[in-house]
Amino acid sequence: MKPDVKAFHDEPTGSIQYVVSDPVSARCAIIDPVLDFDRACGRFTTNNADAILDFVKARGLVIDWILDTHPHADHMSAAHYLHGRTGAPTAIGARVTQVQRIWQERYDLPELHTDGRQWTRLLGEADVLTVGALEVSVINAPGHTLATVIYRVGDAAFINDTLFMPDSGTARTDFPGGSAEDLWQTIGAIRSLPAETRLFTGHDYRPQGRPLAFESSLAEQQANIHLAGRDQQQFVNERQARDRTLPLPNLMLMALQVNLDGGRWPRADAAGRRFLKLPVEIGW
Ligand SMILES: N[C@@H](CCC(=O)N[C@@H](CS)C(=O)NCC(=O)O)C(=O)O
Ligand SMILES: [Fe+2]
Repeated sequence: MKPDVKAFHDEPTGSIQYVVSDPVSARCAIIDPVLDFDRACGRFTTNNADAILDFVKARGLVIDWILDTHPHADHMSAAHYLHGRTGAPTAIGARVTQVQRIWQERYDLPELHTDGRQWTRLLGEADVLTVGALEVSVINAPGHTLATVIYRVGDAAFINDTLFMPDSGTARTDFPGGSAEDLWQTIGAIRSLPAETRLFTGHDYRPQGRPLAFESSLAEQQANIHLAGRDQQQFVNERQARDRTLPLPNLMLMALQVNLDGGRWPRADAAGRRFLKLPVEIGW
């Protein structure tokens, strides 16, 4: 089975969003759609999601699923917006409830439901969804976040923030619930996929300004700059050392509040005002 895969790139966050479709039935799933957020003026817009809807309409596709691979830390998810526009069901890895509990505690978010009710369906290892004649199977893929899942659709695997392109390495593992050891295990699971698998990554930061790239093969990933020649211990040591140098993603403190609520922007108060919380620290 060779599904059609169309990628949409969000330049400000380096995110790749996908429409994966069954060429026979013209049914599709949307993976990791981005909701635009202008941090400086606190404004949500829907340019990315609307571009995806335009594409879906132009191709005459029916959306069967709106899927997130993990609770993103660097951008807002457009899953809820697209659900509202299309009625299509949403899904994410079931372990998102553990991430909800971690951040509810850290941010003091008593109103956040931590049972995953924000999505139509919560997915676990080996669950299978259907998109026309295609089967979407779920692989638990912790490491970058503990709730990360990989979606396999025919010969395509949406590996999101596990491996980036070979010249960009691997995803960070320093967010709460992340683990370099888990990421190594997940990379092992990716390495055991069939050799012909098309790997679609979740970000491309275009090192040295090279053209956008998002698809790789297992053979190409042997040269991944964080993996080549490393054993588990070397990988874990290097990953953790690099993680200690990385600043928080620009949108992280705001994105998690939206994404752990299924991509809902903050509710309006009686006066129609909406707020996100900004945790601060005092440091000298
Ligand atoms: N500069 C970006 C960094 C985003 C970031 O940390 N991305 C995560 C994935 S959500 C990652 O794994 N980055 C790997 C790296 O920067 O080495 C931003 O502020 O949004
Ligand atoms: Fe991520």
